[in-house]
Amino acid sequence: MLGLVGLGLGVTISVVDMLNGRQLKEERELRQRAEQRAEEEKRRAEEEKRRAEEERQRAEQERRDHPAEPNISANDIEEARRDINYDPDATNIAVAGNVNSGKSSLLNAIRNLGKDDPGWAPTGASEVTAQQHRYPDPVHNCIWYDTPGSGTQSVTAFRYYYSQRLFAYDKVILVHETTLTEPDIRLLQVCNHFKQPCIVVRTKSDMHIYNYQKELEWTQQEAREAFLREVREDVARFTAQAEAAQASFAPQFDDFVVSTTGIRALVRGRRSPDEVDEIRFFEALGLRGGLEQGIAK
Ligand SMILES: Nc1nc2c(ncn2[C@@H]2O[C@H](COP(=O)(O)OP(=O)(O)O)[C@@H](O)[C@H]2O)c(=O)[nH]1
Ligand SMILES: [Mg+2]
Repeated sequence: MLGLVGLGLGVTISVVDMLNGRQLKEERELRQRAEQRAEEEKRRAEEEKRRAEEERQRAEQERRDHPAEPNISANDIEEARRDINYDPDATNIAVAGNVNSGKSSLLNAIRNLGKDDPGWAPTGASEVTAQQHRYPDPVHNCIWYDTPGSGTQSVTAFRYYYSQRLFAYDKVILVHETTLTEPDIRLLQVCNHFKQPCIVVRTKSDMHIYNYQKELEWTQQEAREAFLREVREDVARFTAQAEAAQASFAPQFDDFVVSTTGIRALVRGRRSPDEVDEIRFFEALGLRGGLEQGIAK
């Protein structure tokens, strides 16, 4: 009897233990689930915070790039013009674009200067313009300002526009070599925003045509046609993309295709087989003196 009681007690104890054990397990599971939920909640909150911060930065960037009210005063322009030694009797043109795109070479060609001539703008990979250089061009009644490449600076196009004080110039030319890069596009947008005339020029056409000729074993004519077709397609694609993205700025620009050989020939009164858009480029810049001189013969 005692044994049975004992057994009964033992069973009772072990049932209680079992119930307690189950309860403990359930409690543990509940706790774990609660911890997991808290962990997830924390992760979600952090993710939300990160996203909000990204959005804030993006909005700030947007505001900087496209300010509602451009705060460039007449005084800013006057001061900047004094600093750059702006010539009111000439056309003052800033030359922007990535390093190595051919800015300095273009200025030498337009001014018909050789390496040993005074005023020659240093060119080549090691010749990175760290500061602005001013090159008077009496033949075309222009002052050229070779600027450090926008692509090398870790600044937004808007800051670049401000830091280079592009608003001080009569015109900006944007030099590029292949398809427009992100900094190029941003600069175009900023110029457009400030209604600053910006002329886009694609240099080194002779080199690209020559490369096509060599690589694909084409004639000069075939290579030239293929290159020009690709350039036109590139501009059309770029415009279509901007329109599809409903960008506030649908770029309307001519991408003048030139080479230094084409330009040099023109300013020397000759026509080059490399010539593409050099004459139209000169017209867009208003370089009539040089143009008349160039195409007269
Ligand atoms: N074939 C060819 N080479 C060019 C032309 N323009 C520039 N280059 C070369 O491209 C390199 C970079 O040119 P540079 O004027 O120094 O570029 P920048 O950094 O924009 O001033 C140099 O080696 C130039 O000789 C061009 O129209 N045709
Ligand atoms: Mg240069």
